[in-house]
Amino acid sequence: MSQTTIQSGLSGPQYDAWLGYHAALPGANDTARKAAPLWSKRVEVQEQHEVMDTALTELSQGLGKLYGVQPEMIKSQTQGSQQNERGPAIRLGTWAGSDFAANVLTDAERAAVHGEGFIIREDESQRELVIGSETPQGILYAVFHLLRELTLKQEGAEAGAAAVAVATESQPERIVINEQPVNSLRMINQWDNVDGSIERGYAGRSIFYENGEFTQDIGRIRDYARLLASTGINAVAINNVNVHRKESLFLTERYLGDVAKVAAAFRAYGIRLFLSANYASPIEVGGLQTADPLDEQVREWWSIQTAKVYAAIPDFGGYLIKADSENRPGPFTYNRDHADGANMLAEALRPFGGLVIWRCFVYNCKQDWRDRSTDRARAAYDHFKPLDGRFADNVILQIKNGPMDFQVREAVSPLFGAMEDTNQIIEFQITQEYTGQQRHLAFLVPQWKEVLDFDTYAKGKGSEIKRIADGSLYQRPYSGFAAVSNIGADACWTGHPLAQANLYGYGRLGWNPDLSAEQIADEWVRLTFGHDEQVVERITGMLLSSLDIYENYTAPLGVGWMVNPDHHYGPNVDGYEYSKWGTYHFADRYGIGVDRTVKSGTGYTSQYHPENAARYESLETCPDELILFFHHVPYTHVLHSGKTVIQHIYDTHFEGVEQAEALAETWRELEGKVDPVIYSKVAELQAEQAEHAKEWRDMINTYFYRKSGIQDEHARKIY
Ligand code: GCV
Repeated sequence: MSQTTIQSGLSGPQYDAWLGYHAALPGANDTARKAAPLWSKRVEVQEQHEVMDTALTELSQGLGKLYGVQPEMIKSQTQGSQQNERGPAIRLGTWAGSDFAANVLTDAERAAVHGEGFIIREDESQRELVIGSETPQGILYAVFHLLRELTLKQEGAEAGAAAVAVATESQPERIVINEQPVNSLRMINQWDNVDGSIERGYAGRSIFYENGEFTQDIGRIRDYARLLASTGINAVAINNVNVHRKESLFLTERYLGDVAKVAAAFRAYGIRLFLSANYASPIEVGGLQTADPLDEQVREWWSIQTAKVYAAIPDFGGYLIKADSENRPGPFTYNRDHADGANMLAEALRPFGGLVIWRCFVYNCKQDWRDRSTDRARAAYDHFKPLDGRFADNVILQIKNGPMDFQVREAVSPLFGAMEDTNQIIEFQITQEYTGQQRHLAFLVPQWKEVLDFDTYAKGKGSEIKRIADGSLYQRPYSGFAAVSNIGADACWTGHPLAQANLYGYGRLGWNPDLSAEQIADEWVRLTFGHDEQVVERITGMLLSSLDIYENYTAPLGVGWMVNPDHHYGPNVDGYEYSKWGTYHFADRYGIGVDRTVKSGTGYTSQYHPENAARYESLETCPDELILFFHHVPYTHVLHSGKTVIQHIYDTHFEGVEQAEALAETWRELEGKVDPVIYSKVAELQAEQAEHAKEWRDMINTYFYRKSGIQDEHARKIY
């Protein structure tokens, strides 16, 4: 059996996150133990596998915390040994490695669940619980799923979120669960650097590195793997996509031993490790004169180096590449395109089953702000659409959810729906670079849901982005989700304790994009804080309203940015207005917004399929919340809401501050009802947010009042 799971020495509710099983919450008591199901006292398994061992450890630990019982673990190596003596127990195993499932499930039932999917089935007498899957990973996911459902049903709670009926003495219903992950790749990207810093990290230093070396605290990495696996994550790239000099050496003997140790920690939780690689490695590491993808020596260098990586890490996932983007090297230097670049790496990885994940965040970051014809939003589509069909079968394009850069509001990337013959995954940003940097509360799941549910019309109605991300629309072999992590060495992992909900929510959505934001919030709050109805209602309400509140007091109507350059925290309306980054709002005394229409602007709207292109092109049909993303309009333009643009700006900014203050007040009602450490931390952050929201309000309102000269209809204080 694997080692115990909590290893870093850190503990307590903020560290346990959603996996505390309520053991350490205020008010946790013995009442739940009475409800321990009959089967919870014994666990039987017939096969040996590292991930299965992890599952057993998790099961034992989780049941221990939930019911105060330490189940007896029975391991037998032979199938059939328990045929005639099936006393109360949990029996778990893969289809091939055990006969438990065969006794309870029909062939058809088993055939319907494959790969990482699983079945959990309680028998009629509620004495036996069978957990089966095609793979050990599936068993691990099943264990986490079961523990989650049991926790959600604890203490007689009204777990509206719980999808399953769980048997207790007072409420005898059979457990019947069939689950299949919708997305095959469910990935996390770390933007950690080997010096211990994290690009866009807001939760302390890296848990992976310090001072140019890998950490010795593998326990913390393992605890992280555990959190990730519990939500269904199955892949991680452990270093920043901006690969600097030292990290370029991760592929070499200098660091490969360390990388292998981290890979082992993730492997125990069914998570495959990837590395971000430097496109210019043949030059910077290999000493060659060129990194031209069509050069024979370059191709050979990558093949040899990749073989070394696989010798150290046989299940290595592959390379994540940021090329020709924000000053990173790439194939453009050699007049080659991105298909040439990606396919060269694909060739090196193919013999080992490895993947190239190639980012589409490619744009001109040295633009002249005077040039209004160049539109950064167009860039990804313009670069990649012409390459559709040219990428090797083990290349996956990673496309950011929007065409700009993880703003609180922007349009969805038109590249989704434009590449029928290319593998693609969607990239989200869990770390809150532009959404308050884990000092403001911003629950991002509603935003991700909106993107996933967006209908591209690529193959007519019903061509939602989630169906492109999951590979079903175009029947692609590789597909899924990636997202930039929001964790660091902070004691609560995420800086703001409630930002844990974003990490949790991302994993859950990757598993099943049809889960609602409400369900995910409800689950997370109950798992983290228990079932006190006031606590559940208040925190769920805070989460679900938080993104709208943040949007209210920051950049209006989809125009984005207005943040301080470089670090991106706090208001600065013209911070990026006269810079090279392609991020403009074009406000003058008459109006504001970016004209992206075909008729008079950059023509960006034409990158969408006709239904959406027409909707965005016309001022009459363009949704209010994106009006300034697509159109340049006078301040007096009347929105569908009936308000003028300028009055909308004033109103939302005054309202946003009131709402931010209300968030802080709501939280204060929970004193004594949640863990005191979490309470104080959140109370402090909500107070900061309420104060900082005023700064946003006043800067933005004042800026637009001075530009437009138009009074607020309600004569509120504008400076
Ligand atoms: C890792 C934005 C961020 C950068 C990030 C980049 C990317 O520009 O500000 O920090 O670089 O996106 O996604 O590559």
